[in-house]
Amino acid sequence: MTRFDMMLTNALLATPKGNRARAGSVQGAVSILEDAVIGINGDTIAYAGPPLEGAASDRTVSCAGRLVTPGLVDAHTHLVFGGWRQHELRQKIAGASYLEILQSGGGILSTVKSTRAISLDELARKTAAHLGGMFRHGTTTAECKSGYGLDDETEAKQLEAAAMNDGRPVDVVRTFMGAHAVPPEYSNDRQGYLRLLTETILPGIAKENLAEFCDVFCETGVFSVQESLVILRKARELGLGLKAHVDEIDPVGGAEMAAEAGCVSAEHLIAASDEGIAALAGAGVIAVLLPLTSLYLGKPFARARAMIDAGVPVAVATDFNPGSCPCPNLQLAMNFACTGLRMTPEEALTAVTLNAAAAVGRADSIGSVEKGKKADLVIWTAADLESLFYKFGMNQADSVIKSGTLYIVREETVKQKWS
Ligand code: IZC
Ligand code: ZN
Repeated sequence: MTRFDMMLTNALLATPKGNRARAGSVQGAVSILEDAVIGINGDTIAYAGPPLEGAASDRTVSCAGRLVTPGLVDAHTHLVFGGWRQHELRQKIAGASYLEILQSGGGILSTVKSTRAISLDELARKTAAHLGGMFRHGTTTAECKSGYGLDDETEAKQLEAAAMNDGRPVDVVRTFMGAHAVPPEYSNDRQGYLRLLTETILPGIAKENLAEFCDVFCETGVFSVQESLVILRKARELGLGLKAHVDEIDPVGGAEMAAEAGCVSAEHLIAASDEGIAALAGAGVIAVLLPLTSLYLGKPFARARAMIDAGVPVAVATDFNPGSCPCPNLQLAMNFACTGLRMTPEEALTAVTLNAAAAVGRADSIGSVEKGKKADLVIWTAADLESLFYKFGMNQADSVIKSGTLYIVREETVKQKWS
């Protein structure tokens, strides 16, 4: 007789397998098992497979044939911020572009002002609320970038606010992104800001262990390819993993830069060239694609099919941030991974689980439902994989198991207030 702390029965289990990002023809090699059993001990998956003779648990959940997948991993967010940018909506409607709003002192710089202005505790509370929304939609691990401080103190405050929320219950992976914009006090001295970044802020972040990764916004009018390389090389020397926002708006050779720098992931890639895609494939860089940002900015979708054909492992994330994607719902990005990026449901599932886990350096512990991995799972209301990717605009998460604890997240009650 095998006893588990918790056991799921009669699940339609859909999961990629392994401890590495999957690329090309195996991006969509997802295992689908009907009538599956998942046994959990503590915070770890002890068994995942066909019904097991003599298995029992005091906490047994019958999934009634519904879909179960790994917990979702959102590999690209800017979720720690002081304020939204709803005041820019009318500028956008009138036709102002993302970079025009930034160049006029708004956009990222507007969020820098609101983030500098609030206390660590208030920032941590706002972050908790965002993570709660993500969790109710099935996200169990979220990457989180700084970059709304652009000074020593506020960058650290953002990363500390993220750390205060780590594991409650979403796991948070921290990325330092001081190279997100040049702050107003350095608008006439970008060399001065680059020196401050590489000589003071970045070494401080590394010394205090405030981040695992360093990211740069390599874009027209933001940081050039050369500047990005200098910052990323310094980060590598200090022991950080590397990421880069590249070719989001203009094809500036950012994908090639990310490959040359040795980035784990290159993110956005809407305007990436054929040469850039080949460089990513050659260097084994994971492409983190953000279809909701394409939608919200009215831009084309990244060329996911060309990337998969070239052998680039593709992940999909929200880009949740207060400006270009004020939406924390990864399910919506999964819908547009299919209809916008033209990925199959199986490729898209790998993109938000195992490949996303690899993009945040966690593929050995999360991203698939397999013995020995962390017990992070979602039980969906959907009875098949296609429904999960086909229906949009409604929350299809029924329950989320995070580190072995079951949370019911479905919205099932409407109460009349003044009855
Ligand atoms: O706040 O605009 N692209 N950075 C680069 C972002 C989007 C976040 C923002
Ligand atoms: Zn971003």
